[in-house]
Amino acid sequence: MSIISPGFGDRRRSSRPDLPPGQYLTHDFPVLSAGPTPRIPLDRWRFTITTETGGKHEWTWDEFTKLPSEDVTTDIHCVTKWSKLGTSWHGVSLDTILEDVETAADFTMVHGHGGYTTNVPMEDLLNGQAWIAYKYDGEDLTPEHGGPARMLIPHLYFWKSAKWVNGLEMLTDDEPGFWEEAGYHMYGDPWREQRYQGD
Ligand SMILES: Nc1nc2c(c(=O)[nH]1)N[C@H]1C(S)=C(S)[C@@H](COP(=O)(O)O)O[C@H]1N2
Ligand SMILES: [Mo]
Repeated sequence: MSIISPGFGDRRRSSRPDLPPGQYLTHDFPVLSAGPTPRIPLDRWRFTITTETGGKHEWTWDEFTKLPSEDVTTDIHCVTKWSKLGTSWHGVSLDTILEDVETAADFTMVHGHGGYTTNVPMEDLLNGQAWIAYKYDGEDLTPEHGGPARMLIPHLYFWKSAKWVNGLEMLTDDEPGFWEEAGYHMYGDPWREQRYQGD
């Protein structure tokens, strides 16, 4: 009998096909915030899109939550190596949000309350890949996890999913956001293990 179980010794090779390389499973929901948790009153909440030509689109909370919304069940992967499978969210698809926005930009900067930024290519926001989520597990999204509303872009590392999201800026050229400026990968695909610049 072998005392070495299959796969042991190569921690980068996961034994599960649904777990990206180098990730481990967690069942709780860790909180990762670079600063304090803001409490944003709903009557002051705004979500603003600015296009590369200076066009502006803005939603209040009432307007935003009247948009068609959907349930999303998805796996999430944090660059600090935890993954959580089958998380359930409710929110508005970026396809819906961008429907009437005229833009030719290939890049975007996502903004969160407090100054957090993260860059995401436009094509990664479209075709059912990204949402602004305001419910988690059937309940209002808690402030710790980004409530009232956060970005949800589950096919990229979770730092791309800005909490307390309040804006989306269209950009002609790719620019680094908060973590990207600090050396994290400009794109951040967990399946290609793009954690840091140069990966
Ligand atoms: N505004 C803001 N959004 C953020 C962060 C942050 O510090 N501020 N941290 C990011 C990181 S690194 C991760 S892993 C996830 C964590 O989300 P959670 O706290 O809900 O698990 O939020 C991302 N979005
Ligand atoms: Mo993270």
